[in-house]
Amino acid sequence: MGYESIWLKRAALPEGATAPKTIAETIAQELTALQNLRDDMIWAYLVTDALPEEGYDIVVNDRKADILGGSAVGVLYGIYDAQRQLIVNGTVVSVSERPACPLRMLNHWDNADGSIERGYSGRSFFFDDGKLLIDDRTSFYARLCASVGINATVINNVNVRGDATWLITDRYLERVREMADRFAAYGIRLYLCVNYAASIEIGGLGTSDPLEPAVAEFWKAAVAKVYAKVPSLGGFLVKADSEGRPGPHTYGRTQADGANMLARALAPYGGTLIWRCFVYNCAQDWRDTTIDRACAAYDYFHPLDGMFEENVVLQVKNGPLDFQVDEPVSPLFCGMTKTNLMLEVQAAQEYTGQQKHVCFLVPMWKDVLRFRTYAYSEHDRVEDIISGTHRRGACGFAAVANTGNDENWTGSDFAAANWYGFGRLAWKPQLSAEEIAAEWAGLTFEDSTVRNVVTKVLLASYGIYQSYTAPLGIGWMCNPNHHYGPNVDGYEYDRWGTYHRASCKAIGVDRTTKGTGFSAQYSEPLAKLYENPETTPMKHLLFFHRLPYTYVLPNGKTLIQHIYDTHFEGVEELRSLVENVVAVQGMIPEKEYTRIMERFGMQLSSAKEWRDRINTYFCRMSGIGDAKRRKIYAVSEEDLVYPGE
Ligand code: GCV
Repeated sequence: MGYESIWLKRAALPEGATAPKTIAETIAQELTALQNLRDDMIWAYLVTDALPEEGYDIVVNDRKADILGGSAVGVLYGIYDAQRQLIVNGTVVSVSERPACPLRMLNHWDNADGSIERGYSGRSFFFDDGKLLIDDRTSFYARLCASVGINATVINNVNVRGDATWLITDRYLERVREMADRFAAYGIRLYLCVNYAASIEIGGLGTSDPLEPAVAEFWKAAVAKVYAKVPSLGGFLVKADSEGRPGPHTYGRTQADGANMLARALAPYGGTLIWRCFVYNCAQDWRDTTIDRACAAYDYFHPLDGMFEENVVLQVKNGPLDFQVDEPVSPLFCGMTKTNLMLEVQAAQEYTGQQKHVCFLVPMWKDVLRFRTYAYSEHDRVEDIISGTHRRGACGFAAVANTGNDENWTGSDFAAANWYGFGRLAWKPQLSAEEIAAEWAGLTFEDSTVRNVVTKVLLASYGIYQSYTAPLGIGWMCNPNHHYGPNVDGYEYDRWGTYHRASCKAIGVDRTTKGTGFSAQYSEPLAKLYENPETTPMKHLLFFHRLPYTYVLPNGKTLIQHIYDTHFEGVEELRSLVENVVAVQGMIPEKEYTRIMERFGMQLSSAKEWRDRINTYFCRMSGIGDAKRRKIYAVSEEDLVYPGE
């Protein structure tokens, strides 16, 4: 088919295979790929009512393996499992698998003109110049997604503008259906982002007030048309009242009013309405210390808990701000027990090195999934909530995709591990980061030494990235707009609600009840733990507290010394990680190796820039020197003090 299919490249499709039109054709192709991997075994499959729809069992008896699925999709997932086992371990064993999250979804921020918002891997392979692209890559993409259990995708940006507003009209629906059919052959449902103001922009109405009957009628008619052409559509995803996008607040209505109006239009067709909770005031005055963006989503949505239609799912970003390197888990997971929830993470590395830096995000996502909310007497982890343990309606897990039309799909070869890892976690949150990294390395590289090195690199990468960027959960400190590279005050005097408020004595925002009150949005005992710096997890210390540079951390270091140490050590650890990869040069195909090294070069120089800017800023600001006398660009040694010396 002409494209390198990254982690499935060794599961070769039959010679001359064309894009499958039905799931039966996909199964036939993938069975051949399986047979090619192991032709001395008999592979058989069966669909059975005894299993849940997407579940499967692989039953191995000597040289025969039966793949039983609750549906054709279940069988397909079973075949991919067998392929994975063969490629990674060289053998296949019996397994019994059921997906955890009902919705396992990618959100693409692709624009109709072919650009990608926060895209770091080339241009869109769904759109170009106002047109939908449907080609072999569409099916290859679907294959990669299905191979890790992803069952839903949203192909257009949540910021729906211009041509994209027309995706739900005759102008596009024929092509949308073709796209949906391509995906359906891999068990994937297509969703679309819609423009909340479509009733104005394409409907000719003067309003998008959700309580205005003409607006509801507009959507009913639009949805009827969509489903007449694309009956398999999963539903809509909406960003409203957020970062300049229109929404019900314009009319003094609530988020529930807006979501329910759309959900009612979708309900007759079994459609789901996914509504984002990323609602905050993005025109803040930095001088006003009483407003805290972190509080916004909970303030808006918590009072509406239980007021959403059954086919509404609220999509909640993992943290209360915006995909920073490390944020506490959004308190909405504590406070929305009567509403369907979806977790949203960002595989696109907007704030985590933009796919120039290696940053395997699975360890961070695991922390979010394992987080105990204390919202239920049992099964109260985020992974329980998004698996639908407590709800009848849909729940799930979404990732902002990191793909583009680059040859290797994700710009950085290692970034593909985040796409892969997201799918695996949405299927089975209990998998460890180690297992996922080893699986991906095993699928992608042949040599066992290389596999071990790559696994090691992936697992160390997040901690290293964390250590040389903004310290202890405070976030931001990046260049405005494009968000790459350090700029400590880049967002300090801006309108986005993203402040560190460093002075010569202290740093951080007090988000306890003595400050903005954010900590009180959590259930007990969390609220109490976050109230006190001594019981706040160290990685989130500066998210919750304003502390002097001389504050002594649990590791015995002062805050300022910790900043210096982590930043110096982070760069050194990165250097040694790179050396590990250099040591296996020759065992990695040359093209991949060259690409990896180019990215490491960019990462190293950026990491040094981070180290020096952060250290210098805080050294100059605090007037406290580094106890280890490493190179910091303080203006003059005489400006500095060395406490305790
Ligand atoms: C799609 C952040 C990004 C925006 C993005 C937004 C969102 O603010 O910088 O590019 O817009 O999140 O999630 O809606």
